[in-house]
Amino acid sequence: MKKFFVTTPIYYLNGEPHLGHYYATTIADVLARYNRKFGSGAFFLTGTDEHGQKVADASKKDNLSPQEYTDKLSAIWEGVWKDLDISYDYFIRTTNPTHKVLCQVVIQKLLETNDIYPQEYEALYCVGAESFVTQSELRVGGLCPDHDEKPQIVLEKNYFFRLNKYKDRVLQLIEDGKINIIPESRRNEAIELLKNPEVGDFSVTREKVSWGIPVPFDTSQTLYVWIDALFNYMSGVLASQNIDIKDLSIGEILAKIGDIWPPDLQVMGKDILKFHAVYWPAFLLALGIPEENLPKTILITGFFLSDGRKMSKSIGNVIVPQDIITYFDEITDGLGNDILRYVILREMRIGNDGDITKEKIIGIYESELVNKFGNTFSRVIGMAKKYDVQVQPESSAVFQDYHNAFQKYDIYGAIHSIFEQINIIGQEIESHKPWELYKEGKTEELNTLMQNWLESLHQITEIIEPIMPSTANLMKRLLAGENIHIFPRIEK
Ligand code: ME8
Repeated sequence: MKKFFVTTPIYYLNGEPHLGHYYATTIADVLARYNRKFGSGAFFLTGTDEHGQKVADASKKDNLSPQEYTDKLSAIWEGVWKDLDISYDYFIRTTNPTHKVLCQVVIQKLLETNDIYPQEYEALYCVGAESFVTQSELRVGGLCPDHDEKPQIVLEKNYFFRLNKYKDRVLQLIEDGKINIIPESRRNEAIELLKNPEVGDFSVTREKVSWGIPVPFDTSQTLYVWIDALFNYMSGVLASQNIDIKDLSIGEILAKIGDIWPPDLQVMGKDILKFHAVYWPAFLLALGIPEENLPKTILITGFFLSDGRKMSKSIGNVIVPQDIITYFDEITDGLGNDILRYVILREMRIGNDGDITKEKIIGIYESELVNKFGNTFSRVIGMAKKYDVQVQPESSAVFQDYHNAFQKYDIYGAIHSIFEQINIIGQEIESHKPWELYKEGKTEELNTLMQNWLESLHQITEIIEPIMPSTANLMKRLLAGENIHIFPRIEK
């Protein structure tokens, strides 16, 4: 049976992970965990984007060769994801030999099918975005819209990809929902891009960037970092299974990864919509990949802002997840990571930008996790002990709203459905007043109520696991009678 294949963007190695990267990676992690627990299994791919001018420039600042620099930095990134319990199945680096071979197979094939052609041209290039920009996209002062940099003027011979040949087919696939883009506003943006005559053939090789994958048929060229990067989603699967692709055709390559390919869900920020919704499917179509084997859903997140601007390594206005996690780890029994996961998933509706501060996170922790979640849990378990209610509830979780939300990749909706259940228990405790039933000796009624509430808590423990795995473990221990506190108040 095909596994649920979920990807994150592969991150540039010019810094360490910040909240923005943590966000996309956490969404992918939740979906992978959900599908392992309730679906047909998952293959979760993440990794690092190691070629191109931006990484080469960063390595110079560190006085290292690009290879030494990427070895050092990719180990840091992988280490952070491990520390943060990100359950990826494979970590792909674009300096991986399988990846290089695949990219060379791809560019060779595009040449053979006449989908690329050489051309001299002059354009503006922003190294921060690793992207060509047009005059009309620039901010005041001639700066790139997302980076505080003036684009370079590039004059070179490159190979251009015939995007124009594939735009109508990609448009049709998006309009028919065969490539699904969430949220709707981003789907509309992709449609506009595909209808825009300015979005046309584009350069897929570079002449003056030496830190890149060599183009096999033209030694003056390396691959443009974006075509290189996008194919990580295929090479990652191949490398994870140690598949040797030398001398294989694209069809033969795909046949080897049929239990994983195509990606079911690709998570990314809104800055890279064009590459994934326009270029990526067009490349795959040009390689002759059938429509049913194209990526299924693209989920586009908004940005974490800091002082009203995109939190960004290039700008330097970042918050790193570890700072917040350490703070909450000290207050709770090691639940810092879960608390941050909860807050960002519940605070940032998919697609919207959000400004997250430590104060805001503390506020949400206190009002929701301490006052509602932890409090309801402690009350029910406290009463079960005090009134000596002996129940061994079976967990027969249904929670249709929760599963419906996951089918739509709506993690916020899934969290909402869990809290509805918590609220119901809280309201029932207030209206049934179990302490009075106990005093009045109404044991049967008390037992039935306690049985229902404990069953609900068992079920919540199961369904919260993909979202807050450490919390789920603690809840299991709590339900088994251990004397521990789940979300304590912050001492002022
Ligand atoms: O673009 N808020 O890498 P990258 C939310 N290598 N998400 C953010 C964010 C923010 N402030 N900043 C970054 C690249 N992200 C390419 C991708 S994929 C084939 C190649 C997230 O390191 C967001 O998901 O600049 C963005 O798309 C991703 O980090 C990659 O950023």
